[in-house]
This record gives sequence, C-alpha cells and structure tokens, in this order.
Amino acid sequence: MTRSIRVAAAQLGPVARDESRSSVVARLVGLLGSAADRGAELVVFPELALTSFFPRWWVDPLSEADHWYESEMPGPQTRPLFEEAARRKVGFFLGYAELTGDGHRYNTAVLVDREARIVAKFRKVHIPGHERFEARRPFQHLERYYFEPGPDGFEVHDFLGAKVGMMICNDRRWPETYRVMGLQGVELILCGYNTPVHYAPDPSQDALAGFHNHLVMQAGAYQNGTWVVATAKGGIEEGVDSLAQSAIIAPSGQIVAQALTNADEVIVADCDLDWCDNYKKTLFDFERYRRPECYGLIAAAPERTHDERQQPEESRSR
Ligand code: ING
Repeated sequence: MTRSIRVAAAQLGPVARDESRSSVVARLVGLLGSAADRGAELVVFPELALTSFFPRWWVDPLSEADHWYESEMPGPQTRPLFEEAARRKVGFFLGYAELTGDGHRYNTAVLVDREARIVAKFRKVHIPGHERFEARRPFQHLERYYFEPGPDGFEVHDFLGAKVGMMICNDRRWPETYRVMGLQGVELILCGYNTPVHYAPDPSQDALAGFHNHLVMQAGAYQNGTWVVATAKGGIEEGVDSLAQSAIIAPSGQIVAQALTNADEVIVADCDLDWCDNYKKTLFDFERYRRPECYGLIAAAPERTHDERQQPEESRSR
C-alpha cells in the first residue's frame, strides 16, 4: 500500500491594492472548494495571499502599513476559510503578513489540519529586496523594511501521514533551505511566492525568471528526495508583472503538474511519498555519502577568517 497524498496548488491571480480581505477570502474559499471537489486533502495558497504585494510600495511611518498585516489568525475576516476547510475536511498552507502582539513583523505561513487547527507556523528566513525607498526602481521590493527574518529556521512536521516542511518565496532559491529540511527527512515541502518578473538589480535575469523559478525547486526536490508544491500569486498586479507557473514537483525533479494561466487556478497531483526513498535510499543516502566534515564553510559566518571559524553565530536579531 503506497503512502500517497493528493495535494493542490491554489494559484491566485492579481490582488488589487483596494481589494477587501473578505473578497480575497471568498476567492480562497472558492479555490479550496474546487480543490476539494477534485479530491485534494491539502491545499497550498501563495505567499501574502490575503493582500496585494504591498512591499512594492513605500510608506512612512511603518505603522501606516499595519492594515496590511494580520494580528490574529484566524481573525474575523479569515475565519470563513477555516470554516470551509473544516467542512470539506481539507488541510491548507496560507501565507500572510503577521504583526505580533509585541510588535514583530514577519512574512508568515501557517499549516492548518483537516479540522482547521493550526499545527505549525513558519516565518520566512531569507528576506530579499531592500530596506529604504530607492527612487530609481520602477517599483519597490521593500521586504527588508516590512519584515524581520524568521528566527526559527526550517522545521519538518508529521502531518497527514507525511513529513512536511515549509518555505516562502526567496527561501526556495537557497540550497540550504532544502538541505536543512532534507536532513530532517522531509518528504513534501510547501511554498508560496510572489515573484516580479522584472529584477531591477540585474534586468538580464528577467527573461530567465521562469527558468530560475523551476530550476531551484526541481534541483532542491531531486537533491533531497522530496516533493515540492509551490503556489504563485501571479499576473499583472498593480502594474507589476508577477510570475505565475505554480508547480508540483516530484522527488525525481520532474514537474508533474503546472499552472497554465496567470489567474486563479487549481492544479492537483497525487504525491506518492514512497517515491522519496528512491532517492533518499540510493544516490542521496546522506548517512552513507555526505561529507559534513568538508562542508563547514557553508554554515560559518562570512566575516570569520579560517583560523577564527567557530560555531555558526546565532541568527542576528534585527
Ligand atoms: N520575491 C522574490 C523571489 O525570490 C525576487 C524576490 C524578485 C527575486 C525578483 C528575483 C527577482 O522570488 C520574494 N517575495 O521573495
């Protein structure tokens, strides 16, 4: 009897700046219903799924951005999604901007089980973009102004009979993301992203946005013997062309399902979890083949010279 889980990526098209939470939640409920109708047990929504990608705009003082964040999850406006998920017995991954009671701001995702209980929370580790307004950019990417880096790293959870991990957007570009979860036996990594096609620091990368998106996730999946389900908020959102291309990727690195549009769209695949061992127990048998004694540089703090190298520093508080 193979261990299999039917997973959906519920891609969002653009969310307008003035679109209400309840309007967006209605879209999420509709997508979850379609996924459930197709037998999905788990639905993956995008990063910052409840609002327009607000880091494209500068506001000062920062408190003027508070309305983009959730201070409770679920709250009155997101509860309908939790209720529908419980009614349909479907788990989900939801990305949103989190404002904690003690004033911390994170780019966050929650993992919610089939009874609509939050079983895990992940806070984005790699925060891309810049800290202050940069006039020369056609649009801003101020994630480093709006979010602190997540302090907890990458965890793997026993969920729906699988070992499930989470990452958000830029995290998917860093090989360490996958390997830290791979070393914990991850079999299914869930991801949401908002990726502008235009990359102001090097526009030559624009034409490669789709290639780079799938490249990093196919490599991460294969090199760690894990499934990856990655869901975009895509399309032209407030004038910014954002990559769609949501995908479900097998431990072989093959793309088994991919979104065809830049709009709201559900894709579904049966993820055979036993397929992971085809790679974990052969090529990537970490116990047998890894050489961690040769990898110290990877976790060393950059400013350490060779003879000063010590244990990796604690993650810096902001
Ligand atoms: N977005 C981007 C990402 O890593 C980015 C940052 C934008 C990278 C454009 C490259 C090009 O996909 C987020 N939200 O991390």
